[in-house]
Amino acid sequence: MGKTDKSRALYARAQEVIPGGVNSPARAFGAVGMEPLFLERAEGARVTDADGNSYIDFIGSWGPMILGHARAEVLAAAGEAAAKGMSFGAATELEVQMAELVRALVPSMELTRMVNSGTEATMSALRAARGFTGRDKIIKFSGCYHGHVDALLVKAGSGLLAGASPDSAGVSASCAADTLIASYNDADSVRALLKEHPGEVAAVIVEPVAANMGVVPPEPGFLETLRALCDGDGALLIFDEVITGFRLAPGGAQERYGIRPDLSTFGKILGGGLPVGAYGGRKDVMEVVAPLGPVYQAGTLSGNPVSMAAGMKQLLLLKEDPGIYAHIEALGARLFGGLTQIARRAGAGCCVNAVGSIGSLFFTDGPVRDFASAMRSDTGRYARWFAHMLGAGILLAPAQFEAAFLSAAHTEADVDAVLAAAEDFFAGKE
Ligand code: KE4
Repeated sequence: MGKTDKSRALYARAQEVIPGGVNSPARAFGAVGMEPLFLERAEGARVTDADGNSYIDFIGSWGPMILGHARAEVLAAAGEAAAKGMSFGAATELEVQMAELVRALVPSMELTRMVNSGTEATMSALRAARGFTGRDKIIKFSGCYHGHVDALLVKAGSGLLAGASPDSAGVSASCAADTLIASYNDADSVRALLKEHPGEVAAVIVEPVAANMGVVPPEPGFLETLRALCDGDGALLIFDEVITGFRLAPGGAQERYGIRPDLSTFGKILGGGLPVGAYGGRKDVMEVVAPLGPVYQAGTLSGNPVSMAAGMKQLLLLKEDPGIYAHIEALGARLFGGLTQIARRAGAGCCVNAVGSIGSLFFTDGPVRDFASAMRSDTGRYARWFAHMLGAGILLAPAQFEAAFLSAAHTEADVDAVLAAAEDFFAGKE
C-alpha cells in the first residue's frame, strides 16, 4: 500500500472538529487497528484516496453503489434535477413517480413514505406499527442493525460490534424496556417471546438477510415461520431491506424468498448514493401516518427532488437491464465460492456466508448462523486480512461484522485479484 500522509494529516485535522474524526463510526477503521483512509474520488469499481492510492472497492458506500461509482446516467439525472432547484419544501411529481416505481418493484409497498436515511425509515416504521396496533413492544434480533434508533440500539450489530458493547449508552432503560431480543434463525425464540407477551408486540423487525453481524442468511423456513407467528399474534412483520432492497432481486429479499411483510424499510440503493430512506407497506397500516392519521412523521428534505432523480435513475437502470442482476449474482458466486474453496484448502479456520452479491469471510470455523456464532470470529485475524488485502489494492469493509458488496462495475478480473491475494494470505503471508 502506498503512502498515506494526506489521510493521516486529514485525520489529525478531523479529530479536532468531528467526534472521532469521522461522521460515522463504521468509517473509523478502529476495528482493524488502523487510522481511516480519506477518499477523494471514485469511478466504477474503484476508489482513490487523498494520497492517490487506488483500490478495488468492496465497501460501495455500504450498499448504495450497486451500479458502481459515478455512473454517468445517475450523475446526469441528479445534475438535471439540481439545475431546477435543490429543494422546495413542497410536493413534486418526482416523489409521485418514485412511490409508483417502488410499488411496481415491491408490490407489498401499497403506500410509501420517503425519508432521509435507513434510520429514519426504521424509526418511522416502528412508530406506524405501534400506532396501528396500539401495542408498545417490539421484537428485534441480536446482531441485527436497523440504524441508530434508540429502541433498536439494543444488542445491535454493525459499528456497535467494533466497540465495547452491542448496546449504546444514552438509550434510556425505559426506552429499551419495550424492546425484546430474539435470536436470528431461531423462530422458537420469537415464539417464546410472543407467548410471554401475548397481544403486546406491535412488530417483529428483521433483516431478511442479516448483514450487520457479517452476512447471515435466513435458514429454510425461518422467514416463513416469522410470517406465520406474526399472523397468529397480530404483530406486524417488518422487513428491514435497507441493504437487501433492490439488491437481492428487483423486489428485494421479499421477492427472493417469496415472503410478503406488512411493512418494509429501504435506503441506500434507493437514493443512488444520495441521502434517502423509505418505509411503507400495507395501505391500512400506512393510513395511520400523518396527515391521514394520528402517527406523526415529517421531514424537511423528505422526497428531495435531487435524491429522487438520482435514486429513480438507478432503479430504472436496474429495472431495464436484468443482466445487471445476473452479472452481480455471478460475480458473487465467483468471489464467495472462490474464497470458500481457498479457505477450505488451507484448513484455515474460517468460513464464508453469502447471498447473491453480498457476503462475508468469518475467521471462525463456523457455521455462522446467528449472533453468538458470529461473535466467535477472530477479529484480530480479520484485521490482518484487511491489511493484507489493502496492500494488494483491495478495499474491504474495515470490520469483521460487515458485508462485502459487489456492483455492476466489478469484473471477473477484480474478483480474481481478490482470490489471488487470498491465496497469498492463506499461504502464510499474513
Ligand atoms: P442509515 O441510517 O445508515 O442510512 O441506515 C441504517 C441501516 C438500517 N438498516 C440496515 C439493515 C442497515 O444496514 C443500516 C445501515 N448499514 C450500515 C452498514 N452496516 C451503514 C454504515 C454506517 O453506519 O456508516
